[in-house]
Amino acid sequence: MSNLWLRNAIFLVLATVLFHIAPSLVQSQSELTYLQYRKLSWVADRLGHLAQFEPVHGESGMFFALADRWGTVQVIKVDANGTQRVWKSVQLSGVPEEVLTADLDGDSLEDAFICRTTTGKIYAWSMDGYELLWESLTGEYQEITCFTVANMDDDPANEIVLLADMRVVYIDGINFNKQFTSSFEYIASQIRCGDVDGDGRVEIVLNTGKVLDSFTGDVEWEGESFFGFIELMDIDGDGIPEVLTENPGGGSLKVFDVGHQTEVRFQ
Ligand SMILES: [Ca+2]
Ligand SMILES: [Ca+2]
Ligand SMILES: [Ca+2]
Ligand SMILES: [Ca+2]
Repeated sequence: MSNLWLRNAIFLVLATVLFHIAPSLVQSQSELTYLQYRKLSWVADRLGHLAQFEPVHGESGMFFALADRWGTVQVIKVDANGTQRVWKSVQLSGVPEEVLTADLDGDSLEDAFICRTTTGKIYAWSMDGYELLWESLTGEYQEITCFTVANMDDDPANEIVLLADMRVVYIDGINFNKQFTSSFEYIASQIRCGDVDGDGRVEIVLNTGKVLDSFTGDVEWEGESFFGFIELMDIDGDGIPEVLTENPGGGSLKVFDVGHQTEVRFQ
């Protein structure tokens, strides 16, 4: 009899404790640890077909846009409870070649993910609800070899910057109007934008080594060819981004200062 009473008492105490701490347990169990978050970010950063974005309504976990080789883009949610697919696009034209997350309206918050495919199509979806915001017209471009998002002009919206059929094209991030097409043709498999010479105007940097003026689309500097991958970052602290370039899979890093037209040496 006393044993049963003791068991009931212990059960009551445990139930009371669990009732009070359970909500915080549930909450913490759905959050990723910092290490899980870092590992997922690392994978997404290295793959052109996977783009990571934060939950737009403060939900737990992380979201990933995955551009698969069966012609769709899917959104995957990962939190401490596991992984689940939360959305899948309709069948796209062509096979996705790259997916990016972007702040299209220019308010400094990412709001969309965009994808380019093997048939020269580009699609943009909202991060909030996965609504199709825009798709390029079928046949408008034959081939898009690379793209990025940057503010290329005076309006606050960012532009989608394409190398489409060898010409640089800007698409407005709010109304999706084509705002610019370069007169000259270029070849590149990576494109980045930034004021790399510090003159207050954005340049277009192609991994084939050309730096273009964003107003005219003409070559502004062409010194030395870059390696396969390029990224822009101010690593010497002068407020002007350098071009960091390396080959995929190995080799050394080169850092170019476009303003001084020279390779940077840290000595
Ligand atoms: Ca935004
Ligand atoms: Ca703009
Ligand atoms: Ca500039
Ligand atoms: Ca710098």
